[in-house]
Parts: sequence; structure tokens; C-alpha cells
Amino acid sequence: MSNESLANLLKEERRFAPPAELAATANVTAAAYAQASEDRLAFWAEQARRLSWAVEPTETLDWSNPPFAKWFADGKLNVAYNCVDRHVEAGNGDRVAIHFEGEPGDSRSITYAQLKDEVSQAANALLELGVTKGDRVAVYLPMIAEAVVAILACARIGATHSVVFGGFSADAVASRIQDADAKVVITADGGYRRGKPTALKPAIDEALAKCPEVEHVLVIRRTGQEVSWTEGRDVWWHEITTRQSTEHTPEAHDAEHPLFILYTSGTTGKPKGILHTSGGYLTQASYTHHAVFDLKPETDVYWCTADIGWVTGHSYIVYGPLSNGATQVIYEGTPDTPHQGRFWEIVQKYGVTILYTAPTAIRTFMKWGDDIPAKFDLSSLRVLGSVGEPINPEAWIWYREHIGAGKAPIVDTWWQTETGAMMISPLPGVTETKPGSAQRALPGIAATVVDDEANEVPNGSGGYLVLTEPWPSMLRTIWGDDQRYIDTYWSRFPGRYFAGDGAKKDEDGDIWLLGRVDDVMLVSGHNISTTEVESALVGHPAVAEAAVVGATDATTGQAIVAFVILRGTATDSEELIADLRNHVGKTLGPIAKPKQIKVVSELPKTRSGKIMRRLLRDIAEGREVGDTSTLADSSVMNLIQAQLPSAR
Ligand code: 6R9
Repeated sequence: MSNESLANLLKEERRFAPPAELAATANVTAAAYAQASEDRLAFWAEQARRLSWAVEPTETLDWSNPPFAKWFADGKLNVAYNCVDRHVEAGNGDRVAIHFEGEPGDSRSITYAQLKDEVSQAANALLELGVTKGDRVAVYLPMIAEAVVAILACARIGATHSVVFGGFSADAVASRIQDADAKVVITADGGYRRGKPTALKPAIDEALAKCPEVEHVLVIRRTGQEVSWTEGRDVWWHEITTRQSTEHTPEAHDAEHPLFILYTSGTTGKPKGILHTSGGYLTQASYTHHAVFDLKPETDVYWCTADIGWVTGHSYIVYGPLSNGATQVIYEGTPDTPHQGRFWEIVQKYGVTILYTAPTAIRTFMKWGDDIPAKFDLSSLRVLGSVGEPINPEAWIWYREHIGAGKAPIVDTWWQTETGAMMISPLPGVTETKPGSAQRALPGIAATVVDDEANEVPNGSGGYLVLTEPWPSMLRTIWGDDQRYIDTYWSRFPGRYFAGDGAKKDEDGDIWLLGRVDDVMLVSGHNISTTEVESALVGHPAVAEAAVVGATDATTGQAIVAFVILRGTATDSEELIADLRNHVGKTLGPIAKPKQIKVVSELPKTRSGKIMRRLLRDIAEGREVGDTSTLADSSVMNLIQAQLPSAR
């Protein structure tokens, strides 16, 4: 990448001050930045004290063997105790922990006292099956409350969980079970998606043909569908858990005890098992959830729409909210079942005050139309979060206007599976927000943008996002492959963590994420970010979603090819395409005008909603489409190809 680097094209001037009322009562104020910059380690030691430790740590960070960090290493705690028991002991056992909303409309509310009983029974069941501290347990479940119970039961007994997203294929599950060497698998007969039961157990049965080390499969009954049964191996969850005692004394584990492995696919190579440990991880997941959402556990109703199989589900459905004693909603299904207002109906039903979702969902809601959320009472919402991809400024504005009544602050949270918890985000009671920018490293976090030679870029320039100091919830390694950990994250810029994302600093020094550096386009010697061109397209009233790639071009090196989904009201025509190209030219400059614009009805996305540009590049360059195994819907590529008879 050249030094002029990722073109700094987009000019976004809109600013939104925090609501005065929120600022006046915010959990965290601007003082936190000052305190953390004065003494970063003392700041994190103080945040660690928000947790209950069986043995208080005296040491904060051991960085004597970088990049292998130890946080709070001489402390001991039980993570599940922190997420459940301590709230019951503090007199809050009657508070609802989870409002579960099934897709077919069934619902169940679970208090902290009930959660404590269920987690204890599940922990005792795992012990009965021979699971002991340090064993790995694979979890392959739909979005049901038992997923939280299963995860916490593992944490409680010190078994390391490896959650595999319920949409992954048998092969993907098998390779993850093998890599982690899991002894037990927790799954369900199936779950409800798009109005019908979807089977899960058959994928496990198929995967386990290749995983002879797995001793038991615990099966939760959710849909009641037929399952094939392997005697001696398979055990019904309800049968084994209900006969267990509701008492289980949590043992204190070392702060660095492995809590979970979570696989990230990456673009190439075998999936990386990202390892997270206990004390540092929980400290940062808990603190960021408290600070960034301004959570008031007595009055807020929090809802994170992510799947438990994604890191957002781990940190912001399980560990962050429950460690803070939150009341939260868990929804099993899709946003359009049985109707496109389902999310807003849920917000209204439970009086959700804090909503955390992804740009892909927001763009979908924009496409469905403003009239749908307008039918529901969303006045309870007071903080809105975004995660997973850069949020296009127009989607940000739509979210604020149509969901947040033009008042609720938006926190655009940048982080990764590897970072374990949020790293860059506004604080809702402090930050004057800018549509499309994650803005500033959170208190205690050190991030910057560097050029090819690892020099920090000045304000107003772009480059690579790096993290310059270790942080409590950082990954500790790649499971079983320390060298790959060093090579992937710590070698591009020695001494700094390379996140793989492009970013720019604006004139105020605020950070704007520009997408994965693998996706950056090089057009006539200029680096152009996919995010900026996509945001320009989404800024046109006819466009709901856009994905942009650089395709090899004889004259310009790469040419910009855009795939767009139109809003319901617009129709594909030569004039519209010309108008879109001009619109990008006017917004970003002539260099960023797409050479081709293709109208499609779907875009290829991962199960967590990220656009897979690699597959679109294959189409744009006329190649056979590569590995589609991590797509949410593998038929999408065929659909897109069928919609593209010729290039424009
Ligand atoms: C939490 C999560 C990590 C990658 C990350 C970046 C993208 C996530 C973002 C964002 C811009 C944000 N990303 N949040 N980009 N703004 N607020 O998504 O983890 O699945 O590991 O993905 O997602 O590219 O590097 P993970």
C-alpha cells in the first residue's frame, strides 16, 4: 500500500451531541479517559475489582514474554459465579436474567435464581458424564436460553467451551471438534428458523463419524423432531439435568485458565481457534458492557441480536451482560418471521432500552421500509449499538431517526473475535458522535493508524489499524499454534497488534474503519476503500445495500465493480446506473466511480452478516466461485450469477 494510503475521500460533517439527561447520569464520564491515560494498568486493576475474586490479583499485567500476555495472573475467580450466583447473593435473585422469545412465539422468563439452579444442574450433569476441568466441550445450538446455561456450566467447572455456529456444516463442525479435541458435544434436536424447525442433530451425527474421541452428546429437546440415537453416547439434556442437584459449589480457577476457544474463518487457510482466558476477558467484557451501553441493571432491558456462535454472542449475550446483572432478551429466529416487524414487536413487548445489532440488519430494515418500525412503540429505546462491519453513514442516520426517534445515541463498536471485547467506540454520555465513525479507543485501550513503515499517520490520513498496548481481553494464542499467533498478528508491525483492517484518522484524530485490508482496491495507483465507495452508493436514495470489489483491469490495475441492491421503490435502468456512477463521482471524486454496477437481489454474507467480497471478486473476474462453506445461504451465489447475464 502506498504512503498516500487508503484514500481519505468521504467527508461527513454531521455531529450529534449526547442527550443531556444521559450525560448527567452516565456510568462513565470523560474522566475515565484521563484516569486511564495517567495509569493504564491501575485503571484496569480497578475495573477488575468490579468482579468478585476468590483470590484478589496483586499483579495486573505480565508482558515479560510478548506477545504472550498474562493478566491478573495470581488472581482466582469463577466466571459463572460472577455471572450468576453473586447477583442472587446480593438479593437480586428475583430479577429476570433472560426473557427468551422463541420464533414460533413461545416465551419464557428466567430469573437469576432460576439460572443459578439450571447452571448448577448442568454443571453437575457434565461432571457425571466425566467432564473435568481443562476438558473441551463443543456447543452446537440454536439461539435458546439453554445455550447460555450450557456455556456457563462449562465455565463453572473449568471446561473450555468451543461454540460452533449452528448453521455450520457437518464438515466444519468435525474439523473444529478435532482441532479442539472436544470430549463432549452439546446440541439440540433442532431450532426454529424462518417459520419451520431446522434439524441440528444430523450434522453432529455425521461429524462424529470423523471424531471418535467424543464420548457423549448431550441433546436438548427444542423442536421435538425425530432424531437418530446412538445408545451409550447420546444423552437427553432434560433427563440428565433434571435429576441433578441444584447445588454446585463453584471452584475458583486461575485468571489465565482457558475459558473458551472460538474459531474464526479468516479468508484462507484452516480456521484459527482463538483462545480466551478468564479474568482479563471477563474484566473487559464486563467493563465495556457497563461503559458503552451505560447499563443500569435495575431498569434497563438489553437486547443483543447476535447469534451465540459469534464472538458478539459470547461477550455481549453471555459474559458482559450477565456479569453486570442485566435483564436481557434472547430471540431465537429471523427478523422477518412471521412478519418484517418482528424485531420492533419484541422491543415493544419487553420495553427494550438498549439494542445492539449489525449494519447488515439495519440496511435490511431500511430496504423493507420506514413504515414497518413506525407501527410499533419504540420509545423505550435509549442507546443503540452497531457491530460487525463499518456502518454506512446513511444507515447510521436511518437507525437514529427511525429506531432511535432522533434521540438515542449510537455506539459504533469496533472489535474482533481476537480482541474479545470492544476496543474502539463512542461513550454514549460523553462522545459527540459522527455517523460512520467508531471514533476513539475506549479508556485503557491504545489504538492508532500507521503507514507501511509502521509510522503513525497524521490526522487526515489513512493506513492500517494497530493496537499498541496489550489489553485484558486479548486472545492469548491460536489454539495449538503459537507460531501462527505470532505470524498472523504480531509480525507485520513488530511490537504491535495488526488487526487486518484499514482505517483513517480524521482532522480531530477520530478513527474511521475502512474495511479489511485484503479488500482494499488499487485503482490507477490509488488505494480506495471498499467501505467508502459502498457508503457513497448507500447514500443514494435508490440503493439499500452495496458491495464493492476491485477486479483486475488492463489499464487501471484494478477497476471498481459494484453490486447493489435497490430499495423497494427503485427500478433498474440505464439512467439509474449512470446516475449512481455520477453520484459516487460527486461524493468521492471521479477516481472512485465504479466501472461497472450490477443490480442484484442478494449479497453473499457470512452467518454474522459480513459481506464476502472475495466471492464477488471471483464473479467480477470471471472465475469459478471459491469456497462458500461459511456463507449464511449457499444458494445466494447461484442467484447472483443468474441475475447477471452481462456486464454493463
Ligand atoms: C465483533 C466482530 C471482526 C472484523 C473486524 C472488522 C469488522 C467489526 C466493526 C467492524 C468497522 C465496526 N468490524 N466491528 N468494522 N466498524 N464497528 O465482528 O468480530 O467476527 O471477529 O470480525 O469485523 O473488519 O476486523 P469478528
